[in-house]
Amino acid sequence: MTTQQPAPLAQIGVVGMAVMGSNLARNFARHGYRVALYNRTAAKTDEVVAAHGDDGEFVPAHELAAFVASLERPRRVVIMVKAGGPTDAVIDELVPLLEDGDIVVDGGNSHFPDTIRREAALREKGLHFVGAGISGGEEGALNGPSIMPGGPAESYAALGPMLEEISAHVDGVPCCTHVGPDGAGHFVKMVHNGIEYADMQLIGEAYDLMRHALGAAPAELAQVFATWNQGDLDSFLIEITAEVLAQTDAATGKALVDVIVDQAGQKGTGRWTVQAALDLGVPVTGIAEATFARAVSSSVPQREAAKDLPGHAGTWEVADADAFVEDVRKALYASKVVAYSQGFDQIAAASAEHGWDIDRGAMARIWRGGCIIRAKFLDRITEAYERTPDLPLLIADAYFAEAVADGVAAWRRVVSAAALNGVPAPAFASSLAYYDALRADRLPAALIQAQRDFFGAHTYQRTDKPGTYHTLWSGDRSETQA
Ligand code: NBP
Repeated sequence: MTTQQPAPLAQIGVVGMAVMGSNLARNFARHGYRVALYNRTAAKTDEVVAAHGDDGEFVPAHELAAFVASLERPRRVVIMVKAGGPTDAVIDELVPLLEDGDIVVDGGNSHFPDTIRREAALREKGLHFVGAGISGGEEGALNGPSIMPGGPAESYAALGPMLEEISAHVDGVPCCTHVGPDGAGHFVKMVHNGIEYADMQLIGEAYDLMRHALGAAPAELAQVFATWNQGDLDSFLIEITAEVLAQTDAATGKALVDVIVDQAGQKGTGRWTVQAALDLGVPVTGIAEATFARAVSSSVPQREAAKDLPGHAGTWEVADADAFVEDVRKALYASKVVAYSQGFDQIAAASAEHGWDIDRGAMARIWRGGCIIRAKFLDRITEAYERTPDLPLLIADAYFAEAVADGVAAWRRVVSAAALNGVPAPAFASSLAYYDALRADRLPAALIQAQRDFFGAHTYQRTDKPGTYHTLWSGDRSETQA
């Protein structure tokens, strides 16, 4: 007589078998973990096992209760479903099936206030909730994403090593670390996406300026980006820009970029970043310009109505094409440093407000691989925050200050040439304006304070003595101490 052995329990489970969840589950399986699988529509679970059963050991379930029962304790459940309502629906269904100490990971693109709310609710029930930002799209989920887990530090002890193992690695270092409590992981992922918007917009402006100024074909500019990818700008986004610009449309024989409708879409993480920055009072002008630039591109009736408005007459004459390309490269690098500097300021501000204690250098380190903004220069950012952990301004770090100083004249030439020739470069221009505003001895904010005091008695402070003052604008215009 043979006794039937119970099936071994799975070490981790994934709910949601769409592109991200299935690839993440395969990634765990390829690393030797036994992975439980569940999807609302059971056929998708079966499809994953049928197509990728060779990747490792899967424990598919058609019922959530069976899925939960197939997991070893403490249970580790990664939810990879549509953010918002679907994520809440899955959590509501899952929670009654779980027990004290089990860990629920939300790996979707959830909005961080939702993560704060969910973490508090699950903590009350004795469960750990980890909002984990996961970047890198389907390719990253399968081969190694950048993972930004938040939630209780305690749960990281049980979960972190697995996440680190399946994350991307750069120089042997995993692109995953505990970010901070409750919503910290999803906040950092959100800012990552915001920076991605800025980076893409800046690259777009560099391309557009060179096209207008040099009359260069996309394929020629592909060469420029490929060359840039060998230097300071070395990054995934520059690399794919070169590939995109070299692509020919099979149907027309034209450059593919020339047959794509020029209206950029968004899923909303850029918007969230700007909204959160406004709430925190942190100027993320690069990200905001990038988000608005997408909105401008999609403002179809307005663009149609503006078609015949007067602009620049004449052609853009560039005497030295190579020098211009080098100016654009420097302007791009300086603007990019500004955009990242602003993003890290936003992380610092949120960290202080929520008590997250986020290590900004570690964030730059886990963005070096697996994610869309992976880039060589993130090493420099990590080094800057290691040198000075409470660095108030990234562009004031010696390395970046020198890099920006080296490019500032080029930056001014490019921004002014863009304006003179009627080519929009909002992210280049606003990054330079931000840099100049920070450097300024005096800002017109003094005048704004006076105006506010004039119409609203909002008071002001003086440069020469302490206290708060108000001028009796509608009276004898004498000054009173408030
Ligand atoms: P989707 O965002 O397209 O979501 C589809 C999944 O959600 C399916 O498994 C679907 O089940 C499930 N689902 C929905 Br919709 N409503 C549900 C409900 N009420 N109850 C249970 N399950 C429900 O999948 P994705 O593109 O793989 O992305 C997953 C998460 O990862 C998202 O939060 C996304 O923002 C994030 N993310 C995506 C990427 C990317 O490149 N795609 C990158 C980084 C992060 P069904 O099969 O039964 O309909």
